[in-house]
Amino acid sequence: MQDLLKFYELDEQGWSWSEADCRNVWSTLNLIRAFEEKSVDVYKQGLMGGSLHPYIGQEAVAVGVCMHLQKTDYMTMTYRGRGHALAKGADPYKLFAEMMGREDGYCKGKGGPMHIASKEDGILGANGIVGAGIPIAVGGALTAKRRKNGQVAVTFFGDGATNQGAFHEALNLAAILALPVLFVCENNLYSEMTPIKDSVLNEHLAERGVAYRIPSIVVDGNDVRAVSEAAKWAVDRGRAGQGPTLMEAKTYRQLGHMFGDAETYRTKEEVEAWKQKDPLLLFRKTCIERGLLDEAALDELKQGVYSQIEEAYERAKQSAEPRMEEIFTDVY
Ligand SMILES: Cc1ncc(C[n+]2csc(CCOP(=O)(O)OP(=O)(O)O)c2C)c(N)n1
Ligand SMILES: [Mg+2]
Repeated sequence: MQDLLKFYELDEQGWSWSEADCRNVWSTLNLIRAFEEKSVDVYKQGLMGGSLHPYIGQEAVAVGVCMHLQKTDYMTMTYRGRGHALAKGADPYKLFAEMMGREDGYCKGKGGPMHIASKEDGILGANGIVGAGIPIAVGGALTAKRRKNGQVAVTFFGDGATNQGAFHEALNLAAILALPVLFVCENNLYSEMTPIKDSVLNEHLAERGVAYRIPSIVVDGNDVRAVSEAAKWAVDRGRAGQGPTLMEAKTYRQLGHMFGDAETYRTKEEVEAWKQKDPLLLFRKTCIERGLLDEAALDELKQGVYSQIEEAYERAKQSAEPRMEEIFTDVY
C-alpha cells in the first residue's frame, strides 16, 4: 500500500522549460502577488467588504497546477481563492469589482472576496465553508467522467480541511468511482491559529489518500517547477481515465490567516525562515542561474504585471454600483 505514497523530487538535470514557459510562469506568479498586495492595501483603506484571506506565499501551488488546466476543466477553491482564479485565467478587473461589491463583479458584487465563481472559466466556486468545495469538485468529476471527453476537476483546500468529514467522503467516492479529480491540499501548517501538529498525528497529510487507495504525492509547494511536474502527472492520469490523485503541497502563508488577525501564534523567526523560501524568490533565482531570463527581463515582466493590476483596480473603483432592481436577483 505504501507504493501509493510518493515523495516527489524534481529531476534538476532533466528539468527543461523554455524561455517562453518561464516568462508565463513568472508573470502569473507576479500577477497573483500583485493582486493580493493591492487587495490588502485596499482593504486597509476600508474600500472592500467581507473578510480577506491573503494567498501571499502560496502562489506556486495555484500556478503549478492551473498551468495544466483548460477553461473547460472544473475547479473549486477556498476563501483564499483569488490566486487560483487568476491562474485559471480570470480577469483581475472582474475580481476587484466583485470584492468591491460592484455590478461588473463575477457574482455581480454579491459574493465578495470569499465567493468567486465563473462558469465561463470552469470555476465552480470559492467557498467560505471549510472543506465544502471538495465534494463539489467530485460532482464535477462525475459529470466529466460521464461525458467521456477528457475533462478533469481540481479542488484546492487547506490542511485543516482534511479533518472534515466531507474530505473523507469525497475521497472515498472518487476512489470507488475512479473519477478524474485532483485533490490539492495546500498544507500551510496552520488552520486559523491552530498548528497542524496539534490537530493531526500524520506527518504527511497525503497518507490520508493512501487509506482510500488513491495515489498520493507530497511535493514542495514553494517550488513551482516541482508542483507543475507532479500536477502534470496527476492531470494526465485523470484525463486518461486512471482516477483520482491527492497532492499535498507543503507551503506557508506569509501573512495572517485573515486581514486583522493578531499574529501571536507563530514566531517572527518562523515567518522569516519561510520568507527565505518565497516561491517567487526561488523561481527568480532558478531563471537567472539557468540563464533563462536575466534580472532586467524579470523586472520588466514584473513591472508590466503590477501596472496591469493597478489599471484593473482603478477601473473597478470607477465601475457602477449594482442597480436597485438587482437586489433580489441571484439570491436564494
Ligand atoms: C465548516 C467550517 N468550520 C469552521 C470554519 C472557520 N474557519 C474558517 S477558515 C478555518 C481554517 C481552515 O484551515 P485550512 O483548511 O488549513 O485552510 P487555510 O486557511 O490554512 O488555507 C476555519 C476553522 C469554517 N469556515 N467552516
Ligand atoms: Mg492551513
